[in-house]
Amino acid sequence: MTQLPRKFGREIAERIDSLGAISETPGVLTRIYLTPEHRAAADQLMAWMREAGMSAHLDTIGNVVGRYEGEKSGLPCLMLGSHYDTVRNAGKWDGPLGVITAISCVGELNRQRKRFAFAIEVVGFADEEGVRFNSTLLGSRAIAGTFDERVLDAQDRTGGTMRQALAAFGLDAGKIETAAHRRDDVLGYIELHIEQGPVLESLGLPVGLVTAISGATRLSITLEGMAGHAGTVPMDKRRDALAGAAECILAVETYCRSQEGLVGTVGQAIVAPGATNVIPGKLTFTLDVRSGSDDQRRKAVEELVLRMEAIAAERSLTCHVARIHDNRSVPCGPRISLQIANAIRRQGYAVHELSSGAGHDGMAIADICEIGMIFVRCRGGISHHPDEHVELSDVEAGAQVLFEAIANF
Ligand code: HGY
Ligand code: MN
Ligand code: MN
Repeated sequence: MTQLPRKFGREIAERIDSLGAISETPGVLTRIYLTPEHRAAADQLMAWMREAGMSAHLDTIGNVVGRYEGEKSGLPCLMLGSHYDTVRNAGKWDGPLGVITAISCVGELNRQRKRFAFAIEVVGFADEEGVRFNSTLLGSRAIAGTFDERVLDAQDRTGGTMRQALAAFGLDAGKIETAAHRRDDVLGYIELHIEQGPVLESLGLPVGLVTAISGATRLSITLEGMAGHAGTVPMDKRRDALAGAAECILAVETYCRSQEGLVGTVGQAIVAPGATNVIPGKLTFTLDVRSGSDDQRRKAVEELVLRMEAIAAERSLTCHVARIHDNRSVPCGPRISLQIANAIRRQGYAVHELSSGAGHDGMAIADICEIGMIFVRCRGGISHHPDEHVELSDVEAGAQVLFEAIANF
């Protein structure tokens, strides 16, 4: 029987702070896949994993994998974890809270010299946000054996490919498949993550049980017209790619506002040539469409592409649409969810079930085992923003629930 663990919320919060300081820009948290700061964060996580009694290594796509053996070595594992990459100008809790809390739970088991009839693996997934190559879940897909090799030729903002970035990081793109885990190796997956929404705070609850993760489609749309002199081309003679994109973006907003449960976001736009006195000749922008219903999302993507193509034709612009990511909605499994619910109850909290509008690595890991997720309340539901914050008491609550779920897995 595992003893009740000591309080380890403060250890977790302090580690969140130190990992949150590892960034491409001091004072702003941006930690993009396969960068020097990504490597520094991986090294720090592996050091904490080893301190917690785990073996730790960087796998062939850049995931950090810690392993705590069971009663004998080589047993199938309960996998825990989350991602350690971030968006630009990020909060420090989105991703690392799940990795660091899992490491502290294993450290407590190690302190109690507790071993189970299963191993425990803690994974820091390398690229869940997909900021650099605009394709998400790269690390977790490699572990699930579903990595799409076409992404190796995807280019970042500098024009460098993922293949080149892996080589510069000291990894071999040809060996990514060795990161894959077999179904028999993984008994289940539990991810602890901040809610990134306002529901738990509105209910006064520190933790919640996730029922499903919404599916998402990401498109890259390129509009091409004709660059020209801002001072001499009459308005009725222009083929302005940025004005066309503006009309498309408003069409996205209008359509998604009209559909309950549907969200559409244009987060990135690159204008060319990008000078004050030049009519924009070309523009590439991203579109992220999500819904808990796959049918609603697929219908929305179809409809929005038709509307954008019509706007482009009306303005004599060419319109090229590329689908860069597509993930179905993923339900959390009944067995693991019941174990998490029991752990929440044993910790004295009401069990509130909610779905996740945000994507998570569990979407990929669900291809090899049953998944469960624990949400932790975050202040104001703010995320993907430097004001993202979790109160110490909620860090503690999440850790105790995760520990309870592991000890009774
Ligand atoms: O975009 C998402 O939902 C996640 O934060 N990557
Ligand atoms: Mn995120
Ligand atoms: Mn996240």
